[in-house]
Amino acid sequence: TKRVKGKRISRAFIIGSEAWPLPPVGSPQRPANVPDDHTTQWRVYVRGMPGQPDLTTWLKKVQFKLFHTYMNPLRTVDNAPFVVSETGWGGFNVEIRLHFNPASGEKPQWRQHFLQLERYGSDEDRARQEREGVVRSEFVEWIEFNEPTEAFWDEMTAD
Ligand code: SLL
Repeated sequence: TKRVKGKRISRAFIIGSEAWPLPPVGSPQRPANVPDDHTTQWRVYVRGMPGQPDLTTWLKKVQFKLFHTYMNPLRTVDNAPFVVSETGWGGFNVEIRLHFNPASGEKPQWRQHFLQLERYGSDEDRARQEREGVVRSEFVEWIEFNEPTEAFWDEMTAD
């Protein structure tokens, strides 16, 4: 596969998580089959930046490796939205494996995201998290495709 010399494609994207309280044990609002020691609902996700081209042009699959005590800790998401929703009681590092468009010729890459369940940051941040009822932790990540294949370059520059 022919590569485009001297060219590089960079894309920003977001890795994040959101956490919010579970209704207490015994509450009719509490989802079924949640262990009694779980306090929090959460989701972890990979998504595009607002106003940027669709990330599914380059990102085809995401694997999220959860804490080992979860059932099927390796969660594979084959289509957008790339998100895993779960419940728990504690934060941990989620290992995130990004699988690219095969035309890119790139191997998968790992990222890590700490699943933040507790309120954090400045007093102002914590007050907002309490008001909104959600703890959100998001980071902008970058990916670089160096000397992309011609086929991939064409796909990425089509829009
Ligand atoms: C650690 N922070 O890294 C700790 C552990 C694990 C949290 C956090 C429930 C898991 C399940 C859950 O929230 N675990 O139900 O399997 O050592």
